[in-house]
Amino acid sequence: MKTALTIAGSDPTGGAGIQADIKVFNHFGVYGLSAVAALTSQNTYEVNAILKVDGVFLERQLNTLVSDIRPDAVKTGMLFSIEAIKAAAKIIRGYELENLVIDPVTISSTGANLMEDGALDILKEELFPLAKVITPNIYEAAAISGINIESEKDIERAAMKLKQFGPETVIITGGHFDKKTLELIYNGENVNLIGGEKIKGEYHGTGCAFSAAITACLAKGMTVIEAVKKTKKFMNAAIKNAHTIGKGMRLLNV
Ligand code: PXL
Repeated sequence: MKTALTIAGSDPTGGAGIQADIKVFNHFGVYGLSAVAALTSQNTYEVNAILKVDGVFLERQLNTLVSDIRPDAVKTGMLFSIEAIKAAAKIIRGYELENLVIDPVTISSTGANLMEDGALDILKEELFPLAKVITPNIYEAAAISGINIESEKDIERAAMKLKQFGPETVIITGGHFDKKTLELIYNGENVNLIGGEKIKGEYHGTGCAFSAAITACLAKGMTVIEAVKKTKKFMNAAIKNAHTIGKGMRLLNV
């Protein structure tokens, strides 16, 4: 059986983070492995506390796991701290892990800061060069590239800037101009645009589910373009059939 590892934060709602990633891996028939990099206290409308996991302990979790089971693909989500980013990078480099997907989680859908000061630069330096794919949304892409995104052309310019930090492929998600969704994929040679229908509403964990689905597809041996097409279909259904369980954002039906 193919395996995928998520190194990310815990979300008690199960809508994002580690819990969501494992559900998505399972949906694709890929065995989910996980190492917790941070804990959050949250519900469907707020994140009110974050506890970081000690970097040495994260490295220990990863070493123990990966020395036994070598994952076919790896994703990083909310790492939160500089020490967690460094621990993840050390293991990924040390074991030469392939099919790395980085979701550069910076803020939550409810507006909370999910990264400590200075961590974004370390993420760019340590992890981006190891990545097969990075999956920022347009807000993260703007924050990381320093390019103000107001049009499709801006998304393309941001992707080109992000490519310079070393990932093999940049996928910028969640462009929504003219009531359509848009994913832009740039691999250094070609720009691919994949459009889709935009579904109204506020949904928690869409970035996590998107990057986890890409990771699962890469674990199964798909190309990035195939992975994005499969992932878009999956996301459409998960959003259309979302659960209204809490008082805040809706939770994806994964
Ligand atoms: O959606 C970003 C995200 C990622 N990881 C964790 C989160 C969130 C958003 O709340 O809680 C653990």
